[in-house]
Amino acid sequence: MAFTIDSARGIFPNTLSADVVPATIARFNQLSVDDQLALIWFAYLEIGKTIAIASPGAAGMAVAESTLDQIRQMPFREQSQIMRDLAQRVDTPINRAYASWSMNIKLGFWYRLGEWMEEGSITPIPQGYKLSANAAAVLLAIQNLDSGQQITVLRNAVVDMGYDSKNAVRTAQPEVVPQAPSERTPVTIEGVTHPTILSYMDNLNANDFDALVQLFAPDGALQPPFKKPIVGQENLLRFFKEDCQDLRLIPERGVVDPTEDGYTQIKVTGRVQTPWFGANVGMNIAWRFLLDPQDQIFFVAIDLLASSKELLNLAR
Ligand code: ECH
Ligand code: GLY
Ligand code: GLY
Repeated sequence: MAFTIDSARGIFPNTLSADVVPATIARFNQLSVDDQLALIWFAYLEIGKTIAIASPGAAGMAVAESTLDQIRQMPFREQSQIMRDLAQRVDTPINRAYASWSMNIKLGFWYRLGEWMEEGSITPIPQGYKLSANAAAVLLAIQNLDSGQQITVLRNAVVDMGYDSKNAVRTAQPEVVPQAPSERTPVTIEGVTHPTILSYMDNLNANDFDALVQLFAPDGALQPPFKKPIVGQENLLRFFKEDCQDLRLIPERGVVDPTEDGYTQIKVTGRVQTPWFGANVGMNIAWRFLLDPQDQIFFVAIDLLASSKELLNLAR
C-alpha cells in the first residue's frame, strides 16, 4: 500500500499550524494551580469583553447538574479545593465524573461555575490576586493570540482537567437530529468539486454523522488540531457524536493533487465556527485530505492555522 496513517500525516508539509497554542498550554501547565485558575479567570473576563459566549444547551448539561448542585452547596473553602483538584487532576469522585463528560459538557460546567462566581454563590478568585511573573507572561502571550487561538488555549486547558482513569466509562451525550435535507445549504469550494470533500463538509454541517462516517475508509483516520489521529469508523462516529455537534464549516478554496497508486491529496482552507462563539470567532483552518483509490477518506488532518495569511497557502 502506498500510504500508512503515519506517512499520511505528512502531506502538504508546508502548512503552518498555530504551534503557539500547544507551546502556550505547556507554559500554562508549569504554573501553580492557583495561578492556573486565576489566569483562566482573567483571560476569560478579557476575552468576554470583546466576544460574546453562548450559554450551554440545557439538554446537554443535564448529566452535570447534580455535580454542579453538589458544589454550589459546599462552603467556599471546599469549593476552592474542588477547583484545585480539577486543575491538579487528582483521583476524586468529582474528577472521575468530569473526565467522563464530553468536551462541551466540561466547558458548560465551567461556564456555570463562572456565572456563579460572578453572582457570588461560588467562591471567587480572591480580590487583588496577584499572578506570579511567569503566569503574567503566559496571560500576556494569550492576549496576543488571535481569537481562534485564544479560545483553543482556553478550551484545551479546561478539557485536560479532571481524572481520566484507564477504564473510565464515558457518559453519553444527548444525540442531535441531523438537519433535514431541505434545510441544508451546500458548500462550494474554489478549486475543489470532488464529491467526497463536498459531502464531508455538508454532512458535518448538518450533524449527519452516520452519513459522514460512511465517507471514511473502514480503517480511515481523522486528526483534530494538536491531537493524535482517531482511527476507524466506530471511534470516528463516537467522536463526531460527542464533540462535533453544531459546528459550522466554511471552506473557501483548495487544491486537488493526484498522487501515487490512485490516491488523491486535497488541501482545503477556510473558517470554522463553534456553537460557543458563533460568527464572533472564525477559526482559520486547513483540511489536509488523503483519499484512497475508492475515493474514501483514508486520512484527514484538521489544522488550526498560524495566521489568516495561511488561508492562501495551498502549496505542497
Ligand atoms: C473560570 C475560572 C476558573 C477556571 C475556569 C473558568 C471557566 C472557563 C470557561 C472556558 C470556556 C471556553 C470555551 C471554549 C470553546 C472553544 C471551542 C473551540 C472549538 C474548535 C472547533 C474546531 C473544530 C474542528 C473540526 C473540524 C472538522 O472538520 C472535523 C472535526 C473537528 C472562568 C470559571 C476553567 C467557561 C467555551 C476552540 C476547530 C473542522 C476536528 C472538530
Ligand atoms: N452552547 C454551545 C454548546 O452547547 O455546544
Ligand atoms: N473539537 C475537537 C477538536 O477540535 O479538537
